[in-house]
Amino acid sequence: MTELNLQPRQLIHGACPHDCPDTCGVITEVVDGRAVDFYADPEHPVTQGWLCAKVRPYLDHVYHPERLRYPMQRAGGKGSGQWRRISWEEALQTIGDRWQTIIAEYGAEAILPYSYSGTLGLVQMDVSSARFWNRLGAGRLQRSICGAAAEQAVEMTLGARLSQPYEDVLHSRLVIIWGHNPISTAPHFMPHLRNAQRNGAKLVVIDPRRTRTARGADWHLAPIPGTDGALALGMAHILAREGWHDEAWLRENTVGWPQLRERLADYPPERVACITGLAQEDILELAKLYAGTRPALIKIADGINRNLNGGQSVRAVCALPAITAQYGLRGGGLAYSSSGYLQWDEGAVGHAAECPSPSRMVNMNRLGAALLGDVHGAPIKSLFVFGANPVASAPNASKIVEGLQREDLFTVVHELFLTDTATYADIVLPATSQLEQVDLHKAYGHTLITYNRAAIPPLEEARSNWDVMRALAATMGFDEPWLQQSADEVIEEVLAATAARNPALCDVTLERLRIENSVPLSLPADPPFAGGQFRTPSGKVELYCQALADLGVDPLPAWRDREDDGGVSGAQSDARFAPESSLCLITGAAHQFVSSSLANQASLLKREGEPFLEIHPADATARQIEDGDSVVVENGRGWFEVRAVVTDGVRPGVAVSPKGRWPRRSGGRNANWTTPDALADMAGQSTFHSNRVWVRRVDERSS
Ligand SMILES: Nc1nc2c(c(=O)[nH]1)N[C@H]1C(S)=C(S)[C@@H](COP(=O)(O)OP(=O)(O)OC[C@H]3O[C@@H](n4cnc5c(=O)[nH]c(N)nc54)[C@H](O)[C@@H]3O)O[C@H]1N2
Ligand SMILES: Nc1nc2c(c(=O)[nH]1)N[C@H]1C(S)=C(S)[C@@H](COP(=O)(O)OP(=O)(O)OC[C@H]3O[C@@H](n4cnc5c(=O)[nH]c(N)nc54)[C@H](O)[C@@H]3O)O[C@H]1N2
Ligand code: SF4
Ligand SMILES: [Mo]
Repeated sequence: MTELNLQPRQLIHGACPHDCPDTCGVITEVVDGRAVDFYADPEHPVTQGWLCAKVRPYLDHVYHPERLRYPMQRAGGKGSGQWRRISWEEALQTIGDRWQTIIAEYGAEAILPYSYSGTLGLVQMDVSSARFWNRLGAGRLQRSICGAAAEQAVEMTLGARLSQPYEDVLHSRLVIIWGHNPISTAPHFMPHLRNAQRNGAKLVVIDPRRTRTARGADWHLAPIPGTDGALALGMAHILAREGWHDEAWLRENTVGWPQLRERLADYPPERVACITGLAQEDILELAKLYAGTRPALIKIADGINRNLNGGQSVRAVCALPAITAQYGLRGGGLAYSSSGYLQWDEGAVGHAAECPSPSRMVNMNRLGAALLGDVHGAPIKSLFVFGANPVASAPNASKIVEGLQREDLFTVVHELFLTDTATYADIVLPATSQLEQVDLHKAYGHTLITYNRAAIPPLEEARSNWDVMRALAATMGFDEPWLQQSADEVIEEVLAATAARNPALCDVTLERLRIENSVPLSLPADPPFAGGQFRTPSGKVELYCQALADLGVDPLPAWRDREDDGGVSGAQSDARFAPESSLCLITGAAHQFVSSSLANQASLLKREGEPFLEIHPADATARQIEDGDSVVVENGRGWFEVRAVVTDGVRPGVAVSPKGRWPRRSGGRNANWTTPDALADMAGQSTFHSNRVWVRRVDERSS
């Protein structure tokens, strides 16, 4: 018997909230308040009708049996896993009372909100991490875990983060993808890249690992991690030596070429070959190819910036298109991020001018140390985590866990799932998924603004970030109207304030977004930096950058040998940690997860397989490790256990284990038990890839 379906079927448009440059347009099919199908918006110009494999099964995420459904309070020791259900009223009252006590004794700076990229929306990320916390006068978080050094390097050199549309790669004759793995991390760039390759463009990938992206390249170069700055300066040395640079363009459009040129004397190919572990002939060949093939596009993301010398490495790479006069050329120049076309009006986002003066800043990469007392000012007495999973995703996790176990720390975690971070909370609050909340999304890979409607009602008692901020504001007795706006009112306010000073947004209104779902910014059709328009103080490419000098940073691109010590400096006598037997561990993106988000989803876990460590056959043999062995990866900071994959897809001396694993699904730890919480050369950047480790078989007794 066929059933006649008379239920109204609704199609609700939205945006993928994940930390991914593509920010896809999505459609949810809803019947009777339940989402029954989820797919790509066929009309979204970037999404083009398909979603990545991670997000296709999104309804499994939304209706995951382990979704948190109501607030809970700890009913045993910290991390004991014992909880009792409480009401939202009780949760809010408990938080409010505890905070009042903390504020009376230590001031509001003792309360630290920690949030990052669980969602990238204007309302649920930007506004929710600013307004209420500014009003409270809470400690501020330096948001430097991802790309802070690269952002500063690009902004200081070029004035803004501007990037061409993905499809412009069709004009490139050569594409150098440098420390970036777009097959996994920017999938909608790939069809355009493949079209360019079919048109004859050459593809070079520079990555210590033979990534999925590298496998499709004409040429894969695998330098030693953290040596990209030297490689770029070595290329520049050759360009200048051979006269392959454009002196006239440099004179007209840059500051500091004479000084940089002088410095390039320090980077002859012989020396650069030693530093990078690449053959001299390869470095010469790369420089020749780059000089001789126009337009050439260098595409970077944040891989090379998560190193101790990451900021300067990005500065050095940014110099190459200037030396060859390729900024402003369609199909040439640098592709990093499109974020600079639209920055939300800070005043409207945070209302800081109507709040107490800004309180102290805590670098998110130093969370563990900060919880253990390494902070200026008051100790951290309360931590409020939302849209982030620091135990899984922040560096030096064992310190974070130690900090979270402090009896006198009051921790609240607002989450969709009981993550490893939530496990240590005093109070856990249930969060809505993207299908249950309203938001507005800009992107860092393109220039479309996409509106996200709530497709279904919140699951049980889940609340959105912004709804929690509004409730916390009421609990704390704050009655400013901008702490009580609806999500749509927030969007309208921020759009209007931003449009008043950014003409690219002049035609974008909430009304229009509601009709068209996504709207492009009004931008000139020219490539970024066309006509030599750079938004630096000098109006030119700042090869020499006074603003950096003022910050105490080397004003010229440089390569400095800054190595991690594996956290063993105090333990030199320990024979396990001999420097000559260490490996450099890099922990980039997993193909099937977004950081630790989605890494609890059965179908994706199955595709990604067990946690693994790629290790070169020579390094494996030296340690009597065979493919499939369980191995311990350790250093002075901690250890984790994984399965060895012996492969020549990593260079000798380098090991790879992708980020994102949930510790409690992987034997209690993940790669971040070893990663350093040292800061890079710029902007307080994380240094995940400057990570010295030692690897041994599990069954081998440590001496
Ligand atoms: N599938 C998936 N997509 C994601 C994410 C994810 O976790 N999974 N994360 C999202 C986020 S938060 C971000 S910031 C972006 C990141 O996007 P990407 O930067 O593209 O991703 P990563 O894998 O972090 O780093 C890129 C590459 O840098 C390489 N690398 C590491 N150290 C060095 C080095 O010293 N030199 C060179 N040349 N290469 C190096 C790594 O091997 C890696 O292949 O992706 C986003 N998209
Ligand atoms: N070893 C290593 N570690 C890394 C990196 C690396 O390269 N190597 N890369 C780093 C990078 S680039 C980044 S950006 C960081 C990312 O680190 P995080 O920002 O901490 O990202 P996730 O680990 O994905 O955790 C996001 C959490 O937010 C939750 N969430 C999602 N939506 C919402 C919401 O609307 N409300 C609330 N309250 N919660 C929500 C999700 O369930 C998830 O648990 O990881 C870093 N970690
Ligand atoms: S993670 Fe990226 S590619 Fe996948 S659906 Fe979201 S925005 Fe699109
Ligand atoms: Mo990131």
